[in-house]
Amino acid sequence: MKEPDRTGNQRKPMIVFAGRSNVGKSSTIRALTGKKVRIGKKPGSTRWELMIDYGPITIVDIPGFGYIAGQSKTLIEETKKNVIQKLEEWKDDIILAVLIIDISLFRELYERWSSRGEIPIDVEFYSFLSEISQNVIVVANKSDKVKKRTLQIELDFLVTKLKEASSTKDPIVVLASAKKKQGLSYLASMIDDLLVDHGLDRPQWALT
Ligand SMILES: Nc1nc2c(ncn2[C@@H]2O[C@H](COP(=O)(O)OP(=O)(O)OP(=O)(O)O)[C@@H](O)[C@H]2O)c(=O)[nH]1
Ligand SMILES: [Mg+2]
Repeated sequence: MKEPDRTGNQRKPMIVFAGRSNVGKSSTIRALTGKKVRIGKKPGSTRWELMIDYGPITIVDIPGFGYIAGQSKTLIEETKKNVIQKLEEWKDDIILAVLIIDISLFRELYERWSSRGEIPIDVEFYSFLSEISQNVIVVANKSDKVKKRTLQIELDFLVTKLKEASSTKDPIVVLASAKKKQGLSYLASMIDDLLVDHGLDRPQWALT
């Protein structure tokens, strides 16, 4: 049993949704839960973490990190630091970390960062999440923006790079489009299996 929090409530296990700005974290949560979480065309729509009480679990929508239009470098760094600090604080309650990646941009960003000698932020975050959480699922979102014939190549590229980043476990990657509501029932069923393994009930997902 978990320690009660300051209000005396037992804390529910958390599922956190993390990822760069604008990749579709809030859209995925909205599609799964039907909750009207804020989504936006511009990066930086989610400014603070949002806790959603959802049956047996708490779902956490986390602000995106990385480039945010109109924000200073200092503020962008602050947001990233803040996200990392919060995730470390919640570590013991996190049952699953869902890392959302924009599959239509991943390779381009990966190559740009690598050519500068930097670790691509998606990959850096995958390693970090793998350290703080036993379970990590990567959602390759915005698959509707990738041409059908190149989708497998992009997906293989992502899996290879994730494997290099954290070689202890094979990465679990779900191809999805939050916009078209594709791939999300598979994500929901993986979450259900995990919850059942932990002796928890299945939540009622909003998917039809
Ligand atoms: N084409 C396409 N667009 C998507 C998809 N998922 C989300 N979007 C769009 O991407 C934009 C950002 O979506 P959000 O859900 O707000 O993204 P977020 O990751 O929560 O962004 P921040 O809170 O700013 O970090 C919105 O315009 C969405 O409609 C998808 O699967 N395909
Ligand atoms: Mg958001």
